[in-house]
Amino acid sequence: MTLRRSLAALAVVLALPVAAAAGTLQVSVIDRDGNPVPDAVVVLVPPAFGPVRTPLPTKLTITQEKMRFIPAVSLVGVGTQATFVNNDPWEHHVRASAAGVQNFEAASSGGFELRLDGKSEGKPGKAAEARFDKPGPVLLGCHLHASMRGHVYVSDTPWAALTGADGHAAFEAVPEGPVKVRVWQADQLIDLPPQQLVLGAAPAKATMQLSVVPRRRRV
Ligand SMILES: [Cu+2]
Repeated sequence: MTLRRSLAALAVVLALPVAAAAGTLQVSVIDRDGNPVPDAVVVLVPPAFGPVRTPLPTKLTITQEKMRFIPAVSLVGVGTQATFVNNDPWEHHVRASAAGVQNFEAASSGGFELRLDGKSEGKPGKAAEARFDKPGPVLLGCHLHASMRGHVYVSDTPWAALTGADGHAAFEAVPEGPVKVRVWQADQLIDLPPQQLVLGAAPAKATMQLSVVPRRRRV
């Protein structure tokens, strides 16, 4: 290819319409004291986004290890098939119910219970399957160990992300236009009002502040 032809090709690329351009949105979640909040779910509610984003996972493994659910918080799509694996040498009686005041009524209808015998030495942990069919946050607990707590957030939109240790969740290729940002966090029992933004092609940032300080996770 000659230089002239290369330049011509480049010019064509640069002349592509920018109407389809999409921006990056970084959402920071902070607590009442201004500290970053990990494991918060940020959901974008766009008026008419197509399912252009990579879908959320629909397979999930949650292990019970040293009296904890690992991972403590998961973000998955509706219909997720989950495998619970007990790696502790003692029994766990896992229960799942819709979490939060909003879903209080649904709690009686949804949810499940799983008995998982303790793991025998030298053998794989006992496993049981469950499905997450209803959108919304699900609380995991154990009938035998009151300190065990975990959450699965079942999202009906792929426009959802978990915040990392820095409290940030990033979205790529968000279509331009108005968008509502919602946040869910296990200890935020009162729904925060969504934040309304209008996105352009330029990268955008938003901060959502909880009205609580989430309790620290046991390490
Ligand atoms: Cu247990």
